Amino acid sequence: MIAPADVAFFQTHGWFVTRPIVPVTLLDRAMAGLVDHWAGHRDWDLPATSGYADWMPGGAPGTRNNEYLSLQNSDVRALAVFPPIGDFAAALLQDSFVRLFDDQMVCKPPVSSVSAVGWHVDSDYWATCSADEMITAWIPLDDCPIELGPLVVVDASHHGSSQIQSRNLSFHKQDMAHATFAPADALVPMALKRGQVSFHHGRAVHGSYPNTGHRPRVAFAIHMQSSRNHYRPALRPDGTPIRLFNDCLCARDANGLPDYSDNRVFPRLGSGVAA
Ligand SMILES: O=C(O)CCC(=O)C(=O)O
Ligand SMILES: [Fe+2]
Repeated sequence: MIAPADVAFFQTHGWFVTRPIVPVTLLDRAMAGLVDHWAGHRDWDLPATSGYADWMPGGAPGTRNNEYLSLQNSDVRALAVFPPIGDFAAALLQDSFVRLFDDQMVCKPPVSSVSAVGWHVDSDYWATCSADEMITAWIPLDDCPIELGPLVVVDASHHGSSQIQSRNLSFHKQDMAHATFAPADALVPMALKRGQVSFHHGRAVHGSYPNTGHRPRVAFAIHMQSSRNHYRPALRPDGTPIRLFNDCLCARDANGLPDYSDNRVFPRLGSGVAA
């Protein structure tokens, strides 16, 4: 399904775009799931009502973010576990399989000047992960031309992003001008057609510009961990322990530490794996 040249491309550039691989029915179903979620419907409840992003009607204008929907909504889950996505991710990481780690549905309302997603590195949010090999699939639910504010990845930035002062980067910043770490020709917009998927390496710098178009831009990001990833304790600069929301979702291992291989929360993704 994936050629060695594609894997080499990903290793060099830190991103990869597929041909259309996701059926329209699955994309529509995920959109319906999001609308149901905003209407208050839950197929499954999370063990806490805070500690993760969960935009609801009446929330802040601009970028809307709903995390862990695959653990709350069966229609969104169907997209998260669509086997070719996990297969591509494992192939790009040269791994035998990947597991889910987190997911987020990111919606930008039409013509919204405050709908950027600031430059960031996904792995900077996952200090408790032992592996550098994390990968994200980014899937717009509809055609996503440039005016809708598609994901923009800084080419080859996964090689050097640990040199960037990560405290200057944040998903929540609206100021996109400060891409001082990247020449303009290194910014690669993922303007995709419906059904296409883009992948980016967990250490790739990326963000997205505001939606200047006249319809919402809705995209689902599936964050996946390498089969070798496990929990490792991590501290903030002030010495306090870092706790991800994931850590309160999953089981504990024999040492009492969060078990990032808990199939209930972090299922294996790809073909040949029960959803
Ligand atoms: O949808 C976006 O603009 C941002 C998504 C993102 O940060 C990601 O896919 O890791
Ligand atoms: Fe991201």
